[in-house]
Amino acid sequence: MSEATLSIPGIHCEHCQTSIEGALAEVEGVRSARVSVPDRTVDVDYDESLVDVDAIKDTIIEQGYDLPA
Ligand SMILES: [Cu+2]
Repeated sequence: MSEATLSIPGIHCEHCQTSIEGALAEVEGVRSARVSVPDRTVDVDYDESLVDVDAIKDTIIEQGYDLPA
């Protein structure tokens, strides 16, 4: 199991939290995703044999958020 913390500057409210956590919950291999609205971050636990960070980032981008390079 791997863990990643990603910075998502566009997070600003509980709606963002719900959409990001919900989208990541649908991704095979993602075990848990926890958004912190005050920190504008998401902590993701995932199985690296099923999914990688790039796929996790793509899922967040598909929800309409930009990620810092
Ligand atoms: Cu929001």
